[in-house]
Amino acid sequence: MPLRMYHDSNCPYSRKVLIMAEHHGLGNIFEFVSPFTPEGLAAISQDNPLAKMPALVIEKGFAIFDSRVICRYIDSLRKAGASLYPAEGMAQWRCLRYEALGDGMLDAAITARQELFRPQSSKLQDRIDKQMSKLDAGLKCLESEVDLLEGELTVGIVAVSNALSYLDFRWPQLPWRDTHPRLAAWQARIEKLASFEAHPYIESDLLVKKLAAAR
Ligand SMILES: N[C@@H](CCC(=O)N[C@@H](CS)C(=O)NCC(=O)O)C(=O)O
Repeated sequence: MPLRMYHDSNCPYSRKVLIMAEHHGLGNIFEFVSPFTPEGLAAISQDNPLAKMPALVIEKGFAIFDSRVICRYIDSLRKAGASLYPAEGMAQWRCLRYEALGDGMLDAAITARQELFRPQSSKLQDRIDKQMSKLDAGLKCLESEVDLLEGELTVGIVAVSNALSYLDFRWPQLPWRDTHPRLAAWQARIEKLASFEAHPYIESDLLVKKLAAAR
């Protein structure tokens, strides 16, 4: 029986989950429901009090949410292959640190973009600048630590690469590759892995329709 996952193709946190599932050969366990339709929104609000995607219904009437929790769950379902969570030592803390950094960069990129699209009268340039400086600092940190990203695939690496791909999707005007060449070379290798390529960012038709109707 497929597991219901609230998801749409533009959601970066959902993409993290899908890459992990694909990596573990579990890409076909989901039935997707988009929260960008009225029915989808009503359903996700029942299953996740925060009404955020991704959320995954793992038992009748019981959903787990937040990509970090769902990624852990998916990792626990794997039938073969190594866990993407190193069990001990610095490898464990590096993995979790990079997951937090990748996700945090997504938070900043999303917040800044939402602010950017506000009407001119209520747009807060300070808020955009603050989020962009977090992104900048995150990129700088990754550029200087790129050697630590080498080695076995972990959820931290999924999160970092996913955040960089999100910048290409939603912030194409940001020339981060020019200023972070080692990170760019690393990303060029990671984003070619089959599990990453299987889940490209795609604009959500349902979101576009929803936004057009709200105008
Ligand atoms: N920390 C959460 C973030 C989830 C999140 O913010 N999802 C966005 C879509 S990409 C959402 O559902 N936003 C709707 C809302 O905030 O009401 C995670 O990692 O899953």
